[in-house]
Amino acid sequence: MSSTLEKGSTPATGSTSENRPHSPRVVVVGAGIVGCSLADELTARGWTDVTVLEQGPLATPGGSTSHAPGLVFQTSPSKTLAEFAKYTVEKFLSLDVDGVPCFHQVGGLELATTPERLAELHRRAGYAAAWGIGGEVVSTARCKELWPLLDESVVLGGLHTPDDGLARALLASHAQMERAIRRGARFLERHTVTGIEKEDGRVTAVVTDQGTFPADHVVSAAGFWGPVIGRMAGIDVPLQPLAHQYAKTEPLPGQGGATTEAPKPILRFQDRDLYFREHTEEEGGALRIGIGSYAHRPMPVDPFAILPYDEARARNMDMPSSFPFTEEDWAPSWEDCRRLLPSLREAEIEEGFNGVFSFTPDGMPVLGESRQLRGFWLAEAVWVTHSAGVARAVAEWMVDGRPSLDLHECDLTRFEDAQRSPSYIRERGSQQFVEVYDVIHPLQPMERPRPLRVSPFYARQQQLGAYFLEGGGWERPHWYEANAPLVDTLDALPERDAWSARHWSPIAAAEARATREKVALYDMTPLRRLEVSGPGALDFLNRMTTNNLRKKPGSVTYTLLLDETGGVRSDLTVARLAPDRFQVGANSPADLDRLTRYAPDDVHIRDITSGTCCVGVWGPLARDLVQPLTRDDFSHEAFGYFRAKETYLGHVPVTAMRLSYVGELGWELYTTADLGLRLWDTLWEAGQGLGVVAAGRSAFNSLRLEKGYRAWGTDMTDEHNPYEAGVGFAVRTDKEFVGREALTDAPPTRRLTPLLLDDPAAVVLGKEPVYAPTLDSARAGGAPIGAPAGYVTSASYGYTLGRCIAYAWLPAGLTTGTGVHIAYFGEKVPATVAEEPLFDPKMTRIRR
Ligand code: FAD
Ligand code: THG
Repeated sequence: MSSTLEKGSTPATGSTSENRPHSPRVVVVGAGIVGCSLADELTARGWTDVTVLEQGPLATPGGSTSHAPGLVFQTSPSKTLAEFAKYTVEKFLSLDVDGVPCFHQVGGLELATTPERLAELHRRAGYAAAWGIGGEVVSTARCKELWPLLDESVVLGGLHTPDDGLARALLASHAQMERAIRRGARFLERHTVTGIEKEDGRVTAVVTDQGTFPADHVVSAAGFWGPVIGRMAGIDVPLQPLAHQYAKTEPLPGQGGATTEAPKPILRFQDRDLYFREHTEEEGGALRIGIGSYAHRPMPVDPFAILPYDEARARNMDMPSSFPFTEEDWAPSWEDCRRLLPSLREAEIEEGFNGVFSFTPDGMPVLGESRQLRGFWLAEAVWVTHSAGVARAVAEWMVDGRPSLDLHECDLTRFEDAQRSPSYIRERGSQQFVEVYDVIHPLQPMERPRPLRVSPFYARQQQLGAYFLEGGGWERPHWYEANAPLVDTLDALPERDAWSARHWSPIAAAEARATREKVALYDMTPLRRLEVSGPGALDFLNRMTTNNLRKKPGSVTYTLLLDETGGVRSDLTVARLAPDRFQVGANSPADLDRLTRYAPDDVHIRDITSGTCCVGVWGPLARDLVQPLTRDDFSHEAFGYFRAKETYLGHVPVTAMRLSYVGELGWELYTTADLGLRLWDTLWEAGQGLGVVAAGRSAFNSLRLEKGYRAWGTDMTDEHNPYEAGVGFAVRTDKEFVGREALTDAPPTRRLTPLLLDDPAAVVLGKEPVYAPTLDSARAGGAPIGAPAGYVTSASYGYTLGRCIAYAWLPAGLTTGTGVHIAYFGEKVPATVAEEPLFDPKMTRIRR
């Protein structure tokens, strides 16, 4: 399958090369590090008809790459970014231009000057270990050894990552460009792109001041000019360019020359939003320190107002993307620099500039093919650090139809309509700049713009004292202060450490208990809903997903959307509400994208999320609450598990679906947004005698982990097949579906594995490395040793179980009862492989 597939042609089920046009014409806009790397990766895969158009001179094109100091720190909370960075390092290490290497593996050092930062470095060391990057937290003395210029009295410790280093970004661009040219690519300098031509929803050509270039695929690798190219194509490109200060000192007296020690690691001083590297001249060996700062006010730049190359030069600018240095913004940082590196007190800044690069609302790149314009791709908001990894992924996506890495965090479709306004992008992009080095809790939302999207129950949630966090623009209650009195009825909960106590409350435990013992209302409005209708709807959905949907109206089916290699793209619930009308419960916006991409003309797909709402009514008393409100029979016999019914509750028309992500009796109740408040009030009133509570995401996440229900995007992605992810029960190999031929009988080598922490007081939060015994030593009862065996996906305290639950990707052979360790802030927390489901294995609570 190639992405050039037309609407209505379902993706291939197996081998994917048959529809691929031979070496289509690709035009890449921009010869920065991303454009050059992409040309290399495309031509390496046999797509040799590649033209790269660059407005500046190829030697120094004038974008962000031309002045990037090239620090490559690989560690990130995002596994995907870490994978991108690892590949970039590996690739750059193999590149040189006339013997000059493109990468100096000098190592990386992040400093802590506060206890909070030191704890954060332990957490980051955990990410590094989880994603296979070498690194360890080291003492102040070791920091001083690595960076003798440091004033050790301000340093508490550091994270040393020996495989990090310095990329020569321009050189690496040139090396990749030359390789691509040898394989047939063209690079044309001084060609300014002025328009994108299209026909019938596909790109056809790129227009420049030097002529028009026909194209089957166009990739915008224009860096922070992305929004300008996007506008030519009629596409919003959600990035905000911001200027960022970089300065170099004069040569340091008494440093450098013959006395230069081994090159020092790249250095971060995140507590003051600063980073440092050495600049050593080839000859003479004078040593300057380069310093970058994120400490200053955000300086957003309008990409439409950036000067063309020659005009910028004519105005004495070094290049279009480098603005004059603003001394007043630098002054406070310079004090911080001199405090950390006292020898700078005798030096001055020799040169500096305010360089521009891209920031997105969530800090992640923007990649993929536009939904509105086929053949138009974005490879935008990419750091040098991630450039080769991104280029490889985009090339795979274009050539093979899919990348080999999970890219959902980078997919351009991830932004909802409400997250694409220029003001949202500017505000969030600027905030990303401010927060770039902040210690951010995984649950911590941005403060503005909020509230953006609210459910119809918002007013009631506020009255109940909801503690809101944000997701996808939605305000989501995590618990309700109104339930605080219930905490007194619980046994005392274990004390939490400061980090896991953030965005958490013991009230969640009380809400979980109320759900298991009585009944609770959950706002499920943000759950994505699609209506799929039309004569071809059944055949289409049945071919796109793994389970059998050929059931009577009124059925609900849990089913999987796979890619052609058998990877889990999503897990869905499909309710057949009428012969030709289905309601699909989905996950990411990419689900809508994938379905609409392949839907034939007689299938109509509509995202109905915003116009509707949903309450989950769950708990042993759910039937007592709902039955009196309707004339329909809600008994187990008349309204079975995984069945749907359209009915009325009081005055409110609802679609009721009998399923529960929290593993209790009950229904998801859907209605239109206008009736949402009335629905909530009706249920609330009916539940008063039953002890009904409103319950939030915190309890929800705990209950779903007790039940072992996977969260797509966290526990499983398209990097995993259904069997290793533990959702093979939803696959019917006796029917045709996308991805079927790729599924084999071979036993999985890894498995999403449930763990229970041994100490009832211990907690972990997710993304921690897991250390397991080797299989041999497990059999011999040996102790866990060596490198991590895997990493935690989701974790939550299981309030019913009285233990913290962690799901982890681990080797398949670990049997129930095997002891493992999870590293949490540098401490090794013992846990044990458990048998799932951890709660109610006989389903007695749901099926009754
Ligand atoms: P660019 O290098 O900007 O390339 C885009 C190209 O598109 C440009 O050459 C431009 O001329 C061309 N173009 C645009 N519009 C048109 C048009 N209409 N027609 C033809 N051509 C066009 N990243 C790191 O990983 N580590 C760091 O230490 C680091 N430090 C940085 C320090 C500073 C001061 C700055 C500014 C950035 C830094 N970055 C760093 C970020 C990094 O430089 C960028 O993210 C990266 O270089 C972007 O590469 P790119 O290829 O996407 O964009
Ligand atoms: N509700 C609805 N749609 C959804 C979700 C939801 N779609 C996306 C996501 N959540 C899908 N995830 C799940 C996970 C598990 C179950 C339902 C949706 C579930 N599983 C049962 C089990 O595994 O035992 C039943 C499976 C079966 O009988 O086939 O209930 O929350 N509407």
